[in-house]
Amino acid sequence: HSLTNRLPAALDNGEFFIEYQPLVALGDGTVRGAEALVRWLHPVHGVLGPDQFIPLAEGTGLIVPLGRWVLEEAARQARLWRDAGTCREPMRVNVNLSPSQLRYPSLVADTVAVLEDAGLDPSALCLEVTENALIGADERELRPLRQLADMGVDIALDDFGTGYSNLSYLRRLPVSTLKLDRSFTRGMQSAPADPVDVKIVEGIVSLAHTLDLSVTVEGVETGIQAAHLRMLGCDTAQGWYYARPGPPDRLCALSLVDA
Ligand code: G
Ligand code: G
Ligand code: MN
Ligand code: NA
Repeated sequence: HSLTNRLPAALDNGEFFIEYQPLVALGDGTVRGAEALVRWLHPVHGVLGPDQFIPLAEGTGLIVPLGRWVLEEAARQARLWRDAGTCREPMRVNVNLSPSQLRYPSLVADTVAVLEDAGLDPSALCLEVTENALIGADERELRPLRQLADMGVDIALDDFGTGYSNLSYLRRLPVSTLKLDRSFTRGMQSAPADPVDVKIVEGIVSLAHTLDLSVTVEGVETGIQAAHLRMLGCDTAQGWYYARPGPPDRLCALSLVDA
């Protein structure tokens, strides 16, 4: 695959860049942070999304240096936002971790080093791990995540609800946030809301709060949807209704408006 072959040079040449999508507190509408979403400005094909190259990077192991670059860059950006007073504290940056990164022996040490270099508190970082990456993980495999969680890094379960998991496993995971997959919130885009979707979200929120987990909803595209989700007790939202992923300076403009 020609894209695969070009990945290492692309990393060396600085062809990757990050867009940030704000995370908004449903309670008061303030920006609380942003998710870092990597893109590749390919010299021939133009901007490529992560779905087009993350699986290739995962397959070749390049995901480890690429993922570390994303983490470094996002941490540096979070420090700039903090210094500029961009968001109300506590402000966070969310970074996606792929399964190979989870298994990489120096994940904890690398993450600690990145946070120290950026002068960032661990609580300013949220690592997103997909439900499918954790299904079946035993205690030994979970240890690095648990160490990071114990240091104060927030761990979020991404695409929650799309894996075939036993819900009782939630109690064993070192996670503090559930990111509810957007398939559950699609039925609330317009009024009246889909009553089954409402019941499902209600149930998940109740379970999450019982376990002291915070709930973030993805794919919020309309104000009606945001209102439903706020009423259902969801804590944080992300989606086109608030903002599409964009350059880091856009986040500053957004949070100045809402403050
Ligand atoms: O907005 P978007 O098309 O960028 O995101 C598509 C998918 O790519 C999402 O599921 C997201 O989790 C994943 N993704 C985005 N950035 C990264 C990254 O830096 N690392 C990994 N592993 N996945 C990412
Ligand atoms: O990590 P994750 O799969 O959650 O990444 C978020 C993905 O969802 C990205 O591809 C992002 O561009 C996309 N996205 C973000 N907000 C919305 C939205 O409101 N609607 C839809 N359809 N997609 C969204
Ligand atoms: Mn994500
Ligand atoms: Na997701």
